Amino acid sequence: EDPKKLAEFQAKIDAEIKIEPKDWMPEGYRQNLIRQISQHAHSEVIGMQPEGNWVSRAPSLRSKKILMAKIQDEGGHGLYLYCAAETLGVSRDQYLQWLHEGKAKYASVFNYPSPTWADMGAIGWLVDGAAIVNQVSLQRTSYGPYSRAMVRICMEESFHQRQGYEIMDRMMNGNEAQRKMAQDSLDRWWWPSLMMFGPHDSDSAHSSQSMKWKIKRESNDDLRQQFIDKTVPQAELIGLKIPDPNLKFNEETGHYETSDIDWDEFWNVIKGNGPCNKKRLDHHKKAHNDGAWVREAAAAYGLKQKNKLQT
Ligand code: FAQ
Repeated sequence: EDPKKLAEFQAKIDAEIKIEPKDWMPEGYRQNLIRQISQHAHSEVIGMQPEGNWVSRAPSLRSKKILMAKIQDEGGHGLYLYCAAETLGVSRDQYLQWLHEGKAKYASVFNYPSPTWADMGAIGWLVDGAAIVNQVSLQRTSYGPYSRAMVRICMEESFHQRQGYEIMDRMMNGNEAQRKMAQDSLDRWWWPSLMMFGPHDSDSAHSSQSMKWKIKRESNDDLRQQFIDKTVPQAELIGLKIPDPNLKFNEETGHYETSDIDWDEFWNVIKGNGPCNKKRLDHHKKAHNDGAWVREAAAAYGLKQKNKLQT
């Protein structure tokens, strides 16, 4: 690539000028964004499944309405993000094909099961809570369409986080069985939530280039630490215990210290061997195939309208 163009591009990034779809960009920048934004979109959409498991069994009409609204929001986030990803010159069909072929990833956390109602609390509180920390940082990403999508998505995620925490709070104020259910759910979702931030910075293949191009604004470990520092006091406030015997607050640094993450588990889930990887992907493929007639009908209708305008 032309060194002059590359230097001009980096100068724009350094000056905090957003890169827009029609601007010149290095091929590596485009490819990195294609990867990250499409994976982010897939995460939002696949992320609807663990919660979808509870729509028909929500314990009250109020909780059912809230859960349905939340899941619908996640679908909407997926759509904004696919639109942002399409501005990079790849079609949505192609993105979905890469997902179905296993070439594109989605967040590892969605490959865990959600066997109890308390999991709806833990997912909102922890998974959306982790997603917000990451996405607040991505509001300042250098690619305009991605950055703007993040602004809107963050507003909705903060509602999601609070509704999850409310479920946990209610259960902790309930009977012994409910408190146990809430604690069990935290025990199962705590570590997968910490894994959402990705590998340690030293093992993160994309970080250094992504930080230089300001696609990422903060490192995996820094964001993970922010999430831990924010979440531990929330757990303590409602009487939940973080499942980590080595968790302690370091007065000098002002941060919590934790045990190390089980990275074998992380890489295993990413490689497709988590408890629900196959189930999640099979479900997505089936829903996509079942919806083929809707896409065909919409395309036929669109063509008819276009022909009408031309005559
Ligand atoms: N899961 O070099 P790095 C949500 C992969 S939305 C799976 O550090 P990078 C809303 C990574 O892709 C949550 N794969 O990568 C919701 C790469 O593989 P590749 C989704 C992971 O990109 C809530 C390899 O490992 N949020 O929750 C994960 O610089 C509730 C090396 O890693 C986003 O997607 C992982 N956790 O940093 C919905 C945020 N971590 O691509 C429903 C946007 C790493 O070379 C219910 N993404 N990998 O094959 C990001 O910020 C970044 O992509 C990171 C990873 C931070 C996830």
